[in-house]
Amino acid sequence: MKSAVRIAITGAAGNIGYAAAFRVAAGNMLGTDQPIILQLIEIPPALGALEGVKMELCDCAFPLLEDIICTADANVGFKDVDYVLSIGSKPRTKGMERADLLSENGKIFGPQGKAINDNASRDVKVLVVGNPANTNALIAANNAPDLDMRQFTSMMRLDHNRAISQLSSKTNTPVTKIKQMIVWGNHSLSQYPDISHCKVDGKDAKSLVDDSWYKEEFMPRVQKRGAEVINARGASSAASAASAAIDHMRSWVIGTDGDDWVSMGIISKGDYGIAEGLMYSFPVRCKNGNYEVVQGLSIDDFSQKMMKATENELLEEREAVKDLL
Ligand code: NAX
Repeated sequence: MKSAVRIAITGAAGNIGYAAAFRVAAGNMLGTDQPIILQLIEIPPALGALEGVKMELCDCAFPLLEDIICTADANVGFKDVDYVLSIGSKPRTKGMERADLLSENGKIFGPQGKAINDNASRDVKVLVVGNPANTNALIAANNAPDLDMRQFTSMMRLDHNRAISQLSSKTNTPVTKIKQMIVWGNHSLSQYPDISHCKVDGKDAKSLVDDSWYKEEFMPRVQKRGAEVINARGASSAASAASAAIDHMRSWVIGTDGDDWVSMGIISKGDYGIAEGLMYSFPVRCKNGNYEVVQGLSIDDFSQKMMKATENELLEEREAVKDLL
């Protein structure tokens, strides 16, 4: 049996954290031969609810789950962790401007980046889910000077999975046969779900759907799916977001399949002309715990315009939090 790895989940008493913790403990993220120690982090008012989450985790008697630590102290919660699911963040409240949201969350993700820097395993892999996820991840990465910025990523996998699901139902093809989807840029309405390189059962996706469906139905639907779920459920996406977080980490650790790729928010090194140092979603292939941006994709004028628009939004976000970087 392998030795246990330590997985921190922030916001573990919240909706997504609650949905994620059980699947992680069941082995869905790292496999059913990988023992786990969960380090669950919450703010002090939520520690009572977190204790309830711990009770339920214990009551599952998960074979892989060796220990559960519950804390409101980030230095304790990130101690020696190998993986971080950074989910907890401050929600947008009525009347709050985007800049206020960015700076309020900056106050969380700056200290969190520092606590990860000071306490986590030197090989830690961090996924930021809490919104605005890309810029929160950028802030955390910039506050962890002893770690490589590549160890910090942001979640675009829910958008990626939503795009696959929409195309699957439109073409009546199983999701397993949809390959090489891309969602570029920011986890926001400006994101660009791109099927230009996508294959549906080996055929070019674009040859199977109308351009008007692609641009007027598919793209807005993927971009606005979060709101659609809120309208239907009366609550924001939770289980699907937790599932995407698990998919993101599993791909990063275990690798992507063959020629396929996934969308991940990562620090831009200037690929495809995107400004360096932004936390931008690119198509990546993962192998042996590393990821590489897929190179050499042709970018037409429409794609260029869409990729630029979402880049511009991320540039504005970065400017709004420049004091925290
Ligand atoms: P909830 O409000 O249900 O849970 C958030 C939890 O985080 C709460 O229990 C709160 O006490 C805790 N928390 C707040 N500040 C914390 C801190 N400093 N340290 C530790 N815990 C802290 O929200 P939930 O529905 O779980 O959503 C969590 C975040 O995910 C939100 O920011 C949400 O916008 C974001 N999402 C991101 C998605 C993505 O694709 N990147 C999609 C889903 C989701 O909207």
